[in-house]
This record gives sequence, structure tokens and C-alpha cells, in this order.
Amino acid sequence: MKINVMSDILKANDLLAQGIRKELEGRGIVSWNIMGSPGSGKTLILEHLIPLLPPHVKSAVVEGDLATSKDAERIAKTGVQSMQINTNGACHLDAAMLRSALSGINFDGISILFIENVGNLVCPSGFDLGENGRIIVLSVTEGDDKPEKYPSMFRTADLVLLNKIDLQKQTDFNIGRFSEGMKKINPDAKILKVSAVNETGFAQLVQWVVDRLP
Ligand SMILES: Nc1nc2c(ncn2[C@@H]2O[C@H](COP(=O)(O)OP(=O)(O)OP(=O)(O)O)[C@@H](O)[C@H]2O)c(=O)[nH]1
Ligand SMILES: [Mg+2]
Repeated sequence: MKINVMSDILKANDLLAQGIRKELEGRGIVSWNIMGSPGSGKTLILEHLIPLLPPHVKSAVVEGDLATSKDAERIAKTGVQSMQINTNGACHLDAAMLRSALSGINFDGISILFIENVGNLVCPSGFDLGENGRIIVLSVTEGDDKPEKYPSMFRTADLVLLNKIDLQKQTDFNIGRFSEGMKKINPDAKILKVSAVNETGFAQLVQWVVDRLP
């Protein structure tokens, strides 16, 4: 008998994820799984985006990291609820981890849940967390070839934030090559050029998020 451990793990994860999606949707909450390399700017984007959302749009954040609560502490300074998950070595979040983090959040009045996944362009894409959509953060310092080299990650993106655009001139990042790669891998993904340090592109990012409120 052949036992396919990975497919059983994924099946169990999918079941849990479906339950999370149903529960969040039932509460009128839209959830975004934010993924990208370590240091691409996921947390800094959230730190700048959250205060720019309209006052009636309340969000909560779950942070995933191997260790430390540093990102949850950064997010807490914006005034929203933030829960840290430590994966203790795992390279991605899974639905069971999210399930336990959600029990610590008071969802009254919350309309958006942001989930910052573990920094990684590979494993997080294989695990449904029950999110409604995916935001991939790629910074210009990582190179314009990443969509084609990490197709499983970019294929599932609803939105790609091309971050650190303030540094583009200091790199050889070619927007044309990047766009061609995205066209091959996922032509439907929306692409926004942003800088989390000077908030370039953040008006469009806020609009994109607000347009997708339930
Ligand atoms: N110049 C510039 N620096 C940025 C930008 N966004 C983020 N940074 C810097 O990049 C570094 C990493 O940012 P983080 O927000 O911690 O990145 P992250 O993706 O959350 O990292 P992990 O959680 O470790 O995966 C920090 O020093 C940020 O200040 C940007 O748009 N421009
Ligand atoms: Mg982070």
C-alpha cells in the first residue's frame, strides 16, 4: 500500500481552510494572504496601509514568522489587533495555525483580516488558509525574473505589489521583463508599483482594497 502523506496533509488543511473561509465570510470579513520573500516589505506595507484605510474600515492582522513577535509588535503600534504565530521552523502558515490564532481576535466591527505569511517564495503558496485572495509582495531588489522562477507563488496572486520602487534606479530591475514574466504566469493579476517608505502607489492600493470589501 502506498501512503501519500503530503496529499493527506493538504486534504486535511483544505477542509480546515474551507471552515475558516465560511466563518470569516459569515462575519462579513474579507481576508488577504500576503506572501513574498523575507524583507520584501510585507510588514512595512501593512504599517502604512492600515492608517490610510477609511475610518469605518477596521482591520485585524495575523503575523506568521518562524520566531519572535517583532512583526505583530510593529503592527500593534498602528492601533489594530495583531496576533503573532510562530511556526518554530516551518516555512509557511497552515490552516490549523491560523485557526488557533483567530481564537484570540475579537472580530466585532472587523471587515478585513490581513494574514502576513512566512517570508518565502515557495512553500506558502501550497497551503490554503481560507483566505479570499492573495497579495504577493516583490521588491525591485529581488530581480525581475522572479515570476517565471517561482511560478507557483505568482500564479495564485490577485495583486502583485512591486515594492521598493524608490530604489529602482539603484538596481537593474526591468519593469518590461517583469511584466512579460507576469503575463506568462498570471496575466489576470493586478500589478501596482509601490514604495512603503514614501507611500508611492498607496492611493491605488487603498482603492483596490476598499473596492473588494464585502
Ligand atoms: N527603500 C525601501 N525600503 C523598504 C520598502 N519597504 C520595506 N523596506 C525596508 O525593507 C526592510 C524589510 O521590510 P519588512 O517590512 O520588515 O519586510 P517583510 O517582508 O515584512 O520581512 P519578513 O517579515 O522578515 O519576511 C526594512 O528595512 C524596511 O524598512 C520600500 O518600499 N523602500
Ligand atoms: Mg514581516
